[in-house]
Amino acid sequence: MLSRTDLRSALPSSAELRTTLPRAEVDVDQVLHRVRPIVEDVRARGVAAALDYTEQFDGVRPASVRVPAAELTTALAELDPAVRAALEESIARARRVHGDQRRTDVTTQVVPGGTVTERWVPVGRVGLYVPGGLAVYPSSVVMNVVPAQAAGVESLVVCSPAQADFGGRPHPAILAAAALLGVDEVWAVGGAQAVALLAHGGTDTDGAALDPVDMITGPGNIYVTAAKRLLRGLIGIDSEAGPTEIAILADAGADPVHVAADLISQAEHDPLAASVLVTDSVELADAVDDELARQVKATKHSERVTTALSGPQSGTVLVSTVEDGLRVVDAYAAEHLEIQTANARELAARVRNAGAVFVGAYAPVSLGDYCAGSNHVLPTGGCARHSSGLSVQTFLRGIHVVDYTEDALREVAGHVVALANAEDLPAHGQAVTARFRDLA
Ligand code: HSO
Ligand code: ZN
Repeated sequence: MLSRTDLRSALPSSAELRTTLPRAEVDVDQVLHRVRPIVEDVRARGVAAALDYTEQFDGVRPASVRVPAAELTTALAELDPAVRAALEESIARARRVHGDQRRTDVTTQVVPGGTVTERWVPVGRVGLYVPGGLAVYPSSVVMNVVPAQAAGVESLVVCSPAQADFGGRPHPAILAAAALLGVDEVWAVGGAQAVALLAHGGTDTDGAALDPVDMITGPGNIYVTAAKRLLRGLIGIDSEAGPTEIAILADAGADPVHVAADLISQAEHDPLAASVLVTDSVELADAVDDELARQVKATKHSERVTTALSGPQSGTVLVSTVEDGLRVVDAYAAEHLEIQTANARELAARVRNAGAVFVGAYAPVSLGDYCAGSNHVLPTGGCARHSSGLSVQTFLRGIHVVDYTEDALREVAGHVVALANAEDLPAHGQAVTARFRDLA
Protein backbone atom coordinates (compact mmCIF):
# COMPACT_ATOMS: atom_id res chain seq x y z
CA MET A 1 0.00 0.00 0.00
CA LEU A 2 2.84 2.40 0.83
CA SER A 3 5.04 3.39 -2.09
CA ARG A 4 8.78 3.02 -1.47
CA THR A 5 11.67 5.43 -1.82
CA ASP A 6 15.01 3.65 -1.53
CA LEU A 7 17.79 5.89 -0.25
CA ARG A 8 20.10 3.06 0.85
CA SER A 9 22.74 3.53 -1.83
CA ALA A 10 23.17 7.28 -1.41
CA LEU A 11 21.57 9.78 0.91
CA PRO A 12 20.65 13.04 -0.84
CA SER A 13 21.49 16.37 0.82
CA SER A 14 18.89 17.95 3.11
CA ALA A 15 17.89 20.41 0.39
CA GLU A 16 17.45 17.57 -2.14
CA LEU A 17 15.58 15.47 0.41
CA ARG A 18 12.97 18.19 0.80
CA THR A 19 11.94 17.69 -2.81
CA THR A 20 12.48 13.90 -2.91
CA LEU A 21 10.36 13.00 0.09
CA PRO A 22 6.64 12.34 -0.28
CA ARG A 23 4.60 15.44 0.59
CA ALA A 24 1.10 16.72 -0.13
CA GLU A 25 0.92 19.54 -2.66
CA VAL A 26 -1.58 21.99 -1.27
CA ASP A 27 -1.51 25.23 -3.21
CA VAL A 28 -3.28 27.89 -1.19
CA ASP A 29 -2.51 30.50 -3.88
CA GLN A 30 -4.80 28.62 -6.25
CA VAL A 31 -7.91 29.44 -4.24
CA LEU A 32 -7.02 33.04 -3.33
CA HIS A 33 -9.00 34.44 -6.28
CA ARG A 34 -12.12 32.66 -5.01
CA VAL A 35 -11.61 33.64 -1.39
CA ARG A 36 -10.78 37.33 -1.94
CA PRO A 37 -14.31 38.34 -3.04
CA ILE A 38 -15.81 36.54 -0.02
CA VAL A 39 -13.48 38.36 2.35
CA GLU A 40 -14.26 41.69 0.63
CA ASP A 41 -17.99 41.07 0.74
CA VAL A 42 -17.93 40.24 4.46
CA ARG A 43 -15.85 43.36 5.11
CA ALA A 44 -18.44 45.45 3.25
CA ARG A 45 -21.69 43.78 4.28
CA GLY A 46 -20.73 42.08 7.57
CA VAL A 47 -23.08 39.50 9.06
CA ALA A 48 -25.54 39.58 6.14
CA ALA A 49 -22.76 38.49 3.79
CA ALA A 50 -21.40 35.88 6.23
CA LEU A 51 -24.86 34.36 6.56
CA ASP A 52 -25.32 34.33 2.78
CA TYR A 53 -22.12 32.28 2.42
CA THR A 54 -23.09 30.01 5.29
CA GLU A 55 -26.36 29.32 3.50
CA GLN A 56 -24.55 28.73 0.21
CA PHE A 57 -21.74 26.48 1.52
CA ASP A 58 -23.19 24.88 4.67
CA GLY A 59 -26.80 24.66 3.53
CA VAL A 60 -28.24 26.40 6.58
CA ARG A 61 -28.93 29.97 7.70
CA PRO A 62 -28.65 30.32 11.49
CA ALA A 63 -30.94 32.79 13.25
CA SER A 64 -27.89 34.57 14.69
CA VAL A 65 -24.13 34.24 14.42
CA ARG A 66 -23.59 34.19 18.15
CA VAL A 67 -24.81 31.03 19.85
CA PRO A 68 -26.97 31.95 22.87
CA ALA A 69 -25.11 31.18 26.13
CA ALA A 70 -27.98 28.98 27.34
CA GLU A 71 -27.34 26.59 24.44
CA LEU A 72 -23.75 26.10 25.58
CA THR A 73 -24.96 25.16 29.05
CA THR A 74 -27.51 22.76 27.58
CA ALA A 75 -24.92 21.14 25.34
CA LEU A 76 -22.66 20.55 28.33
CA ALA A 77 -25.51 19.11 30.40
CA GLU A 78 -26.34 16.72 27.57
CA LEU A 79 -22.76 15.64 26.86
CA ASP A 80 -22.03 11.92 27.28
CA PRO A 81 -20.49 11.60 30.78
CA ALA A 82 -17.57 9.48 29.49
CA VAL A 83 -16.71 12.15 26.91
CA ARG A 84 -17.04 14.83 29.57
CA ALA A 85 -14.67 12.97 31.89
CA ALA A 86 -12.19 12.51 29.05
CA LEU A 87 -12.34 16.18 28.11
CA GLU A 88 -11.84 17.14 31.76
CA GLU A 89 -8.72 14.96 31.93
CA SER A 90 -7.47 16.39 28.63
CA ILE A 91 -8.04 19.96 29.88
CA ALA A 92 -6.38 19.28 33.25
CA ARG A 93 -3.25 17.83 31.60
CA ALA A 94 -3.03 20.57 28.99
CA ARG A 95 -3.44 23.22 31.70
CA ARG A 96 -0.57 21.74 33.70
CA VAL A 97 1.78 21.74 30.71
CA HIS A 98 0.75 25.12 29.32
CA GLY A 99 0.65 26.72 32.77
CA ASP A 100 4.35 25.95 33.15
CA GLN A 101 5.15 27.64 29.82
CA ARG A 102 4.24 31.21 30.83
CA ARG A 103 7.30 33.43 30.40
CA THR A 104 8.29 35.89 33.06
CA ASP A 105 9.22 39.53 32.42
CA VAL A 106 12.96 40.17 32.38
CA THR A 107 14.65 43.45 33.29
CA THR A 108 18.23 44.02 32.15
CA GLN A 109 20.23 46.84 33.67
CA VAL A 110 22.23 47.98 30.65
CA VAL A 111 24.10 50.75 32.52
CA PRO A 112 23.49 52.36 35.90
CA GLY A 113 20.19 54.23 35.44
CA GLY A 114 19.39 52.52 32.13
CA THR A 115 17.16 49.45 31.97
CA VAL A 116 15.27 47.53 29.32
CA THR A 117 12.45 45.28 30.44
CA GLU A 118 10.86 42.71 28.20
CA ARG A 119 7.22 42.58 29.26
CA TRP A 120 5.12 39.67 28.03
CA VAL A 121 1.64 40.92 27.32
CA PRO A 122 -1.23 38.71 26.15
CA VAL A 123 -3.05 39.44 22.90
CA GLY A 124 -6.32 41.23 23.75
CA ARG A 125 -8.93 39.34 21.79
CA VAL A 126 -8.49 36.06 19.96
CA GLY A 127 -10.67 34.08 17.56
CA LEU A 128 -10.17 30.32 17.78
CA TYR A 129 -11.25 28.50 14.65
CA VAL A 130 -12.52 24.94 15.07
CA PRO A 131 -13.25 23.12 11.81
CA GLY A 132 -16.40 21.20 11.02
CA GLY A 133 -16.11 19.05 7.92
CA LEU A 134 -15.07 15.38 7.91
CA ALA A 135 -14.77 15.15 11.68
CA VAL A 136 -15.79 17.11 14.75
CA TYR A 137 -12.98 18.13 17.05
CA PRO A 138 -13.90 19.14 20.60
CA SER A 139 -10.27 18.27 21.41
CA SER A 140 -9.18 21.15 19.17
CA VAL A 141 -11.28 23.53 21.27
CA VAL A 142 -9.16 22.41 24.23
CA MET A 143 -5.89 22.80 22.33
CA ASN A 144 -6.72 26.34 21.20
CA VAL A 145 -8.38 27.65 24.34
CA VAL A 146 -6.00 26.29 27.00
CA PRO A 147 -2.83 28.10 25.83
CA ALA A 148 -4.76 31.32 25.17
CA GLN A 149 -6.21 31.24 28.67
CA ALA A 150 -2.84 30.33 30.18
CA ALA A 151 -1.35 33.37 28.41
CA GLY A 152 -4.01 35.57 29.99
CA VAL A 153 -5.97 36.45 26.83
CA GLU A 154 -8.95 38.38 28.12
CA SER A 155 -11.46 37.90 25.36
CA LEU A 156 -11.92 34.67 23.41
CA VAL A 157 -14.38 33.69 20.74
CA VAL A 158 -14.65 30.16 19.40
CA CYS A 159 -15.81 30.00 15.81
CA SER A 160 -17.04 26.83 14.12
CA PRO A 161 -19.22 26.14 11.07
CA ALA A 162 -23.01 26.13 11.37
CA GLN A 163 -24.30 22.58 10.91
CA ALA A 164 -27.57 21.94 9.10
CA ASP A 165 -28.07 18.82 11.25
CA PHE A 166 -27.95 20.89 14.43
CA GLY A 167 -30.27 23.75 13.57
CA GLY A 168 -27.52 26.00 12.30
CA ARG A 169 -25.37 25.71 15.43
CA PRO A 170 -21.91 24.17 15.58
CA HIS A 171 -21.80 20.53 16.65
CA PRO A 172 -23.01 20.17 20.28
CA ALA A 173 -19.68 18.61 21.32
CA ILE A 174 -17.95 21.87 20.29
CA LEU A 175 -20.43 23.91 22.32
CA ALA A 176 -20.01 21.60 25.31
CA ALA A 177 -16.21 21.81 25.14
CA ALA A 178 -16.39 25.61 25.04
CA ALA A 179 -18.68 25.62 28.06
CA LEU A 180 -16.38 23.24 29.94
CA LEU A 181 -13.47 25.58 29.29
CA GLY A 182 -15.38 28.64 30.48
CA VAL A 183 -15.71 30.22 27.03
CA ASP A 184 -19.12 31.82 26.64
CA GLU A 185 -18.75 33.35 23.19
CA VAL A 186 -19.21 30.94 20.29
CA TRP A 187 -20.05 31.95 16.73
CA ALA A 188 -21.75 29.64 14.26
CA VAL A 189 -19.82 30.48 11.13
CA GLY A 190 -17.08 28.68 9.25
CA GLY A 191 -14.88 28.90 6.18
CA ALA A 192 -13.38 32.05 4.71
CA GLN A 193 -16.44 34.04 5.79
CA ALA A 194 -15.72 33.17 9.44
CA VAL A 195 -12.15 34.43 9.20
CA ALA A 196 -13.32 37.65 7.52
CA LEU A 197 -16.04 38.23 10.11
CA LEU A 198 -13.62 37.61 12.98
CA ALA A 199 -11.15 40.06 11.46
CA HIS A 200 -13.61 42.83 10.65
CA GLY A 201 -16.35 42.27 13.20
CA GLY A 202 -19.99 43.07 12.53
CA THR A 203 -23.43 43.44 13.99
CA ASP A 204 -25.42 40.30 14.70
CA THR A 205 -29.01 39.81 13.51
CA ASP A 206 -30.30 40.91 16.94
CA GLY A 207 -28.25 44.12 16.88
CA ALA A 208 -25.53 42.85 19.25
CA ALA A 209 -21.93 43.74 18.40
CA LEU A 210 -19.61 41.03 17.13
CA ASP A 211 -16.29 42.61 18.04
CA PRO A 212 -13.30 42.10 15.75
CA VAL A 213 -10.37 40.06 17.05
CA ASP A 214 -6.65 40.80 17.10
CA MET A 215 -5.57 37.28 16.20
CA ILE A 216 -6.99 34.07 14.72
CA THR A 217 -5.58 30.62 15.46
CA GLY A 218 -6.60 27.07 14.70
CA PRO A 219 -6.57 24.84 11.67
CA GLY A 220 -9.10 24.87 8.87
CA ASN A 221 -9.51 23.81 5.26
CA ILE A 222 -7.74 25.46 2.33
CA TYR A 223 -10.32 28.30 2.16
CA VAL A 224 -9.85 29.13 5.83
CA THR A 225 -6.09 29.11 5.32
CA ALA A 226 -6.40 31.34 2.24
CA ALA A 227 -8.54 33.83 4.16
CA LYS A 228 -6.02 33.87 7.02
CA ARG A 229 -3.28 34.55 4.48
CA LEU A 230 -5.27 37.44 2.96
CA LEU A 231 -6.06 39.03 6.32
CA ARG A 232 -2.68 38.50 7.95
CA GLY A 233 -1.40 41.88 9.04
CA LEU A 234 -4.80 43.22 9.97
CA ILE A 235 -4.88 40.25 12.34
CA GLY A 236 -2.18 37.91 13.62
CA ILE A 237 -2.36 34.23 12.69
CA ASP A 238 -0.65 31.03 13.77
CA SER A 239 1.19 29.06 11.09
CA GLU A 240 -0.86 27.96 8.08
CA ALA A 241 -2.29 24.49 8.63
CA GLY A 242 -2.21 21.86 5.88
CA PRO A 243 -3.30 18.22 5.96
CA THR A 244 -2.05 16.30 8.97
CA GLU A 245 1.22 14.31 8.84
CA ILE A 246 2.85 11.51 10.76
CA ALA A 247 6.41 10.32 10.22
CA ILE A 248 7.71 7.29 12.07
CA LEU A 249 11.40 6.55 12.39
CA ALA A 250 11.57 2.86 13.24
CA ASP A 251 14.18 0.11 13.33
CA ALA A 252 13.93 -3.68 13.20
CA GLY A 253 12.91 -3.76 16.87
CA ALA A 254 9.70 -1.79 16.33
CA ASP A 255 6.38 -3.62 16.47
CA PRO A 256 4.76 -3.54 13.01
CA VAL A 257 1.32 -3.76 14.59
CA HIS A 258 1.92 -0.47 16.45
CA VAL A 259 3.60 1.21 13.50
CA ALA A 260 0.74 0.34 11.14
CA ALA A 261 -1.89 1.41 13.67
CA ASP A 262 -0.21 4.79 14.14
CA LEU A 263 0.16 5.39 10.38
CA ILE A 264 -3.55 4.62 9.97
CA SER A 265 -4.55 6.81 12.91
CA GLN A 266 -3.49 10.03 11.21
CA ALA A 267 -4.48 8.87 7.70
CA GLU A 268 -8.00 8.70 9.15
CA HIS A 269 -8.17 12.52 9.24
CA ASP A 270 -8.11 13.30 5.57
CA PRO A 271 -7.60 11.67 2.16
CA LEU A 272 -4.69 14.13 1.83
CA ALA A 273 -3.12 13.16 5.18
CA ALA A 274 0.48 11.94 4.98
CA SER A 275 1.81 8.82 6.69
CA VAL A 276 5.52 8.25 6.21
CA LEU A 277 7.63 5.40 7.55
CA VAL A 278 11.41 5.84 7.62
CA THR A 279 13.32 2.67 8.42
CA ASP A 280 16.63 0.87 7.99
CA SER A 281 14.86 -2.50 8.05
CA VAL A 282 13.30 -3.98 4.91
CA GLU A 283 11.82 -6.72 7.11
CA LEU A 284 9.99 -4.11 9.18
CA ALA A 285 8.81 -2.27 6.05
CA ASP A 286 7.40 -5.55 4.68
CA ALA A 287 5.77 -6.46 7.97
CA VAL A 288 4.20 -2.98 8.22
CA ASP A 289 2.80 -3.36 4.70
CA ASP A 290 1.23 -6.70 5.68
CA GLU A 291 -0.20 -5.18 8.84
CA LEU A 292 -1.57 -2.18 6.93
CA ALA A 293 -3.36 -4.49 4.54
CA ARG A 294 -4.92 -6.29 7.50
CA GLN A 295 -5.77 -3.27 9.66
CA VAL A 296 -7.00 -0.96 6.90
CA LYS A 297 -9.66 -3.48 5.94
CA ALA A 298 -11.02 -3.45 9.47
CA THR A 299 -10.84 0.26 10.17
CA LYS A 300 -14.01 2.39 10.10
CA HIS A 301 -12.81 5.05 7.65
CA SER A 302 -11.15 2.51 5.41
CA GLU A 303 -11.78 4.40 2.17
CA ARG A 304 -10.30 7.67 3.40
CA VAL A 305 -7.35 5.84 4.95
CA THR A 306 -6.67 3.90 1.76
CA THR A 307 -6.68 7.10 -0.28
CA ALA A 308 -4.30 8.79 2.16
CA LEU A 309 -1.91 5.83 2.40
CA SER A 310 -1.75 5.22 -1.31
CA GLY A 311 -1.43 8.91 -2.20
CA PRO A 312 1.90 10.41 -3.30
CA GLN A 313 2.19 12.16 0.07
CA SER A 314 2.58 8.85 1.93
CA GLY A 315 5.23 6.16 1.66
CA THR A 316 8.10 4.20 3.11
CA VAL A 317 11.62 5.58 2.92
CA LEU A 318 14.37 2.98 3.19
CA VAL A 319 17.69 4.14 4.61
CA SER A 320 20.86 2.22 5.40
CA THR A 321 21.19 3.35 9.02
CA VAL A 322 19.04 4.91 11.71
CA GLU A 323 21.44 7.88 11.65
CA ASP A 324 20.53 8.44 7.99
CA GLY A 325 16.90 8.06 9.02
CA LEU A 326 17.35 10.91 11.48
CA ARG A 327 18.65 13.11 8.66
CA VAL A 328 15.64 12.16 6.55
CA VAL A 329 13.08 12.97 9.23
CA ASP A 330 14.86 16.23 10.01
CA ALA A 331 14.68 17.23 6.34
CA TYR A 332 11.02 16.20 6.22
CA ALA A 333 10.14 18.24 9.35
CA ALA A 334 6.93 16.34 10.11
CA GLU A 335 4.04 17.72 12.06
CA HIS A 336 4.24 14.57 14.23
CA LEU A 337 7.36 12.44 14.51
CA GLU A 338 7.40 9.10 16.32
CA ILE A 339 10.72 7.49 17.19
CA GLN A 340 10.35 3.75 17.59
CA THR A 341 13.96 2.59 17.75
CA ALA A 342 16.48 1.38 20.27
CA ASN A 343 17.72 4.47 22.17
CA ALA A 344 14.56 6.34 21.16
CA ARG A 345 15.04 8.92 23.90
CA GLU A 346 18.60 9.67 22.85
CA LEU A 347 17.58 10.03 19.18
CA ALA A 348 14.56 12.17 20.04
CA ALA A 349 16.82 14.62 21.87
CA ARG A 350 18.74 15.13 18.64
CA VAL A 351 15.74 15.86 16.40
CA ARG A 352 15.94 19.42 15.03
CA ASN A 353 12.76 19.70 12.97
CA ALA A 354 9.35 18.39 14.03
CA GLY A 355 6.11 19.87 15.33
CA ALA A 356 6.09 17.34 18.18
CA VAL A 357 8.20 14.24 18.90
CA PHE A 358 6.74 11.06 20.36
CA VAL A 359 9.30 8.88 22.09
CA GLY A 360 9.31 5.08 22.12
CA ALA A 361 6.67 2.39 21.91
CA TYR A 362 4.16 3.92 24.32
CA ALA A 363 3.75 7.46 23.04
CA PRO A 364 1.53 7.20 19.96
CA VAL A 365 0.43 10.42 18.24
CA SER A 366 -3.16 9.85 19.29
CA LEU A 367 -2.06 10.18 22.93
CA GLY A 368 -0.81 13.65 22.01
CA ASP A 369 -3.98 14.37 20.03
CA TYR A 370 -6.04 14.06 23.19
CA CYS A 371 -4.47 13.45 26.54
CA ALA A 372 -0.68 13.85 26.77
CA GLY A 373 -0.87 17.46 27.93
CA SER A 374 1.00 18.61 24.81
CA ASN A 375 -0.66 20.71 22.11
CA HIS A 376 -1.99 19.14 18.92
CA VAL A 377 -2.16 22.29 16.76
CA LEU A 378 1.23 21.85 15.08
CA PRO A 379 3.09 23.11 12.00
CA THR A 380 2.55 21.04 8.84
CA GLY A 381 4.01 20.99 5.33
CA GLY A 382 7.62 21.38 6.50
CA CYS A 383 6.82 24.54 8.49
CA ALA A 384 8.30 22.80 11.53
CA ARG A 385 11.66 23.98 10.13
CA HIS A 386 10.78 27.51 11.20
CA SER A 387 7.64 27.45 13.35
CA SER A 388 6.22 25.90 16.49
CA GLY A 389 2.85 24.54 17.42
CA LEU A 390 0.37 26.48 19.50
CA SER A 391 1.67 27.34 22.93
CA VAL A 392 1.28 30.04 25.52
CA GLN A 393 3.94 31.94 23.60
CA THR A 394 1.67 32.15 20.54
CA PHE A 395 -0.65 34.44 22.49
CA LEU A 396 1.97 36.71 24.05
CA ARG A 397 3.84 39.71 22.71
CA GLY A 398 7.13 40.87 24.14
CA ILE A 399 7.15 44.63 24.67
CA HIS A 400 10.50 46.31 25.34
CA VAL A 401 10.15 48.97 27.99
CA VAL A 402 13.06 51.43 27.84
CA ASP A 403 13.76 53.39 31.01
CA TYR A 404 16.83 55.69 31.10
CA THR A 405 17.71 58.49 33.56
CA GLU A 406 19.11 61.84 32.48
CA ASP A 407 22.65 60.76 33.37
CA ALA A 408 22.32 57.47 31.52
CA LEU A 409 21.11 59.24 28.37
CA ARG A 410 23.85 61.88 28.58
CA GLU A 411 26.46 59.16 28.82
CA VAL A 412 25.46 57.56 25.49
CA ALA A 413 24.35 60.73 23.65
CA GLY A 414 27.53 60.96 21.55
CA HIS A 415 27.01 57.45 20.15
CA VAL A 416 23.40 58.16 19.22
CA VAL A 417 24.45 61.35 17.41
CA ALA A 418 27.25 59.54 15.55
CA LEU A 419 24.92 56.80 14.31
CA ALA A 420 22.17 59.29 13.43
CA ASN A 421 24.62 61.33 11.34
CA ALA A 422 25.96 58.17 9.68
CA GLU A 423 22.42 57.40 8.55
CA ASP A 424 21.86 61.03 7.50
CA LEU A 425 19.10 61.38 10.04
CA PRO A 426 20.40 64.36 12.06
CA ALA A 427 17.02 65.08 13.66
CA HIS A 428 17.40 61.78 15.49
CA GLY A 429 20.57 63.07 17.12
CA GLN A 430 18.99 66.43 17.85
CA ALA A 431 16.16 64.72 19.72
CA VAL A 432 18.84 63.67 22.21
CA THR A 433 21.02 66.78 22.30
CA ALA A 434 17.96 69.06 22.66
CA ARG A 435 17.70 67.70 26.19
CA PHE A 436 21.18 68.87 27.16
CA ARG A 437 22.01 72.54 26.78
CA ASP A 438 25.78 71.90 26.81
CA LEU A 439 25.56 69.25 24.03
CA ALA A 440 23.10 71.11 21.77
N1 HSO B 1 -3.94 14.87 14.74
C1 HSO B 1 -4.65 16.12 14.56
C2 HSO B 1 -5.39 16.55 15.78
C3 HSO B 1 -6.55 15.70 16.17
N2 HSO B 1 -6.58 14.38 16.15
C4 HSO B 1 -7.77 16.10 16.62
C5 HSO B 1 -7.77 13.96 16.60
N3 HSO B 1 -8.48 15.00 16.87
C6 HSO B 1 -3.63 17.20 14.16
O1 HSO B 1 -2.58 17.29 15.05
ZN1 ZN C 1 -5.23 13.15 15.01
